[in-house]
Amino acid sequence: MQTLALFDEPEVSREPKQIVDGAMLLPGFALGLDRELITAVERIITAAPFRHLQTPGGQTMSVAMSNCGAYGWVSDRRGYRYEACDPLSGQPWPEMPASFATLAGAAAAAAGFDDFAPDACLINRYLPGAKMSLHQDRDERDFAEPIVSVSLGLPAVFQFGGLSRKDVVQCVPLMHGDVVVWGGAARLRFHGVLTLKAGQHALLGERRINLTFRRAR
Ligand code: MD3
Ligand code: FE
Repeated sequence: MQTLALFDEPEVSREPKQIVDGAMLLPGFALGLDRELITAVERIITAAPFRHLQTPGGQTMSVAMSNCGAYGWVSDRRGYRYEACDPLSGQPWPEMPASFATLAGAAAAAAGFDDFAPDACLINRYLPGAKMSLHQDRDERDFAEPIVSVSLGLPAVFQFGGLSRKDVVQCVPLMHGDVVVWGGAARLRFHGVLTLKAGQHALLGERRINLTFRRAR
């Protein structure tokens, strides 16, 4: 009797997968740490609550955001930038938990980026109906530094384009526990997240949380 290889594989492969040149998907890389990450996010948002930022164009973003670490990403009518203090409280952003920095460093190393030391962690909260339009991340000082993203909660469809907004986009599903490292040639590609569909996640309920680790300065 022949054994089908299919039955020996986990349901979702844990093998690192290159999405495009410079972008490595590490499926389930954060799964062992998921509860700890969620508890830490809950603590961070008691000090720096999720808020819907204004774009420079005057739109209110559907994704709610907070930050931890030495710098936090903010947007208002004056533009996009990193700030050392939360504009809501005037206080420094909550410290980045050691578990966050360790996870981000390990993921970056697994994708070939040694010594990644994030000084900013943007925390995005998606409720059903929230989306993130195509954009580039270009408010950081050094584009040679990668960005590490961690997805938690409901699955989302991530869109990945080229260096021009009009370039065709590729769609990649991002699941709870997935980590992606974006560096090199992928670092300045346009990307976005399609409108989150309703659903229930065992740990996070009707939400998706995304952590993006950055070297801002
Ligand atoms: C590719 N966040 O916060 S994470 C963002 O799921 C952002 O909340 C999305 O885009 C989210 O800026 C996507 C994946 C991601 C993050 C940063 C990137 C992909 C990236 C920077 C450069 C290229
Ligand atoms: Fe982005």
